[in-house]
Amino acid sequence: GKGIKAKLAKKIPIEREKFLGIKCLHGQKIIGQISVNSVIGGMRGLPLLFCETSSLDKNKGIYYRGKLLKDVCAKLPRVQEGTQEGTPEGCFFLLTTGLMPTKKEAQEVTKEWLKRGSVPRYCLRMIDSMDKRVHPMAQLCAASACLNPQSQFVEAYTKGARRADYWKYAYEDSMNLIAMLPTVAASIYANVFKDGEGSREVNHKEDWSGNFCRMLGLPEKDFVDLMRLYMILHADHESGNVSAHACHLVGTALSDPFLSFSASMCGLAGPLHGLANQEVLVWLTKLRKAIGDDPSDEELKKFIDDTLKGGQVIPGYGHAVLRDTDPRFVLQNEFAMKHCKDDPGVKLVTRLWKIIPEVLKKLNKVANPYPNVDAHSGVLLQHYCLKELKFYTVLFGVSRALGVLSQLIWSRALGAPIERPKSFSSTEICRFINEA
Ligand code: NMX
Ligand code: MLT
Repeated sequence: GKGIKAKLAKKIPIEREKFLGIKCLHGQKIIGQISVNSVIGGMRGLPLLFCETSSLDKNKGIYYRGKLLKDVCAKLPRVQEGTQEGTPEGCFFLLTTGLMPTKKEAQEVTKEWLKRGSVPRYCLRMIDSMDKRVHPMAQLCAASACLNPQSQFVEAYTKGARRADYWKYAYEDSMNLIAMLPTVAASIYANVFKDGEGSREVNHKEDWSGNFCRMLGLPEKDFVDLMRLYMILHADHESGNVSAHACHLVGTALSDPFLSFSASMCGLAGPLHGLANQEVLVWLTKLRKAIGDDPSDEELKKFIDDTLKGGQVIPGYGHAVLRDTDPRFVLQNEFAMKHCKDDPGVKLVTRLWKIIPEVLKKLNKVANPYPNVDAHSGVLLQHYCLKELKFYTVLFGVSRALGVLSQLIWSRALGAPIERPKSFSSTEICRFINEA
């Protein structure tokens, strides 16, 4: 609400000045080189994108607004009585404004989201009418896109709003969309897994995560704390990952935030990206079925080898940028050690953390043999009885909204132009090399 918007209104003119200064003084400076490998290899390593909200160090992991994720988790204000974790609301305040919120400021975001959280009936009806075979992620993409008639950005653009004001409408849409996501996601869950049974009532005494967990039928205190942590950890990972980049790319065409977020979720739904958290559980379930809950190291290594021989990747391991264990994995493991260290799934994931990297290193091609965020989340969700694997990436998506929409607000604030890189055919690349 007023808190974030007022802070942005103050900060944006200053950042615009800075941006213009960089453009005028340094716009022509060269900060990287492009190899043919980069062009044909997914642009890996190219310093190409702009991101205000977060920055990734290949060894230390993600920084939100210059703060290591572990410190963000430690410092975000604990808002509800008796909670051990900060809130995603506070995290959104940090990502958008760059400031660590006070307890009151984090509470204000909760209030604002509670006010904005009611989902239009037509959208809920659309979810209810979906065939259960439609994957929950596809339902999330559809639900987000279908909210586009709510867009204040579209309305303002149509009426000829000034470009300098675009961010205000992107902000309003983003706040409304985030506020609605727990109800949207819980309705998808109820539709696919519970024959439509489940509450859609927002309770004004609970925060965003509390409402979400209650709507999922899992109101236990520790699970709500896990959800708060989960929503903070998965929120942002720079702007080059598939979901953030998709949101940004579509947003630069001035498609509204509902459509941009829908595109983002289409990307998150892929097995090499967010769907990996579902894949990990599928893989672990097969493993436990094949060799039991307490296999020997040798049995585990053989199972890993067989997966690789079958031409599959080990889900939850590896990363395009990280070169060490993902701190988001470590933070989840710390939560697990505190709350459920004897859970067989948790024990297995903790053991595999030592074994899988050794096997992957031997392949001599995996750039990062260590676990990423997705290697851990599933067993924690299982522990608290959220058993439906197909829903896991939706949780990632609800969290990712915080990051990609913060980025979207800043893209509009700084006037990011339409993205449109040049492409080359193989013939053109060969011609270029021959002429060079
Ligand atoms: N298991 C087996 N092989 C792997 C793995 C893995 N976990 N990770 C990378 N490789 C292979 C990769 O397939 C490639 O093989 P080839 O040359 O035969 O095509 C080779 O190692 C080099 O790839 P990298 O440069 O290490 O990885 P890249 O940057 O291309 O891709 C991932 C990064 C994350 C897509 C990749 O590590 C992967 O597929 N991991 C498993 C899926 C996963 O956990 N994704 C989630 C990422 C986090 N998220 O939520 O988005
Ligand atoms: C993410 O959180 O988006 C993943 O770790 C993938 C990435 O950063 O490339």
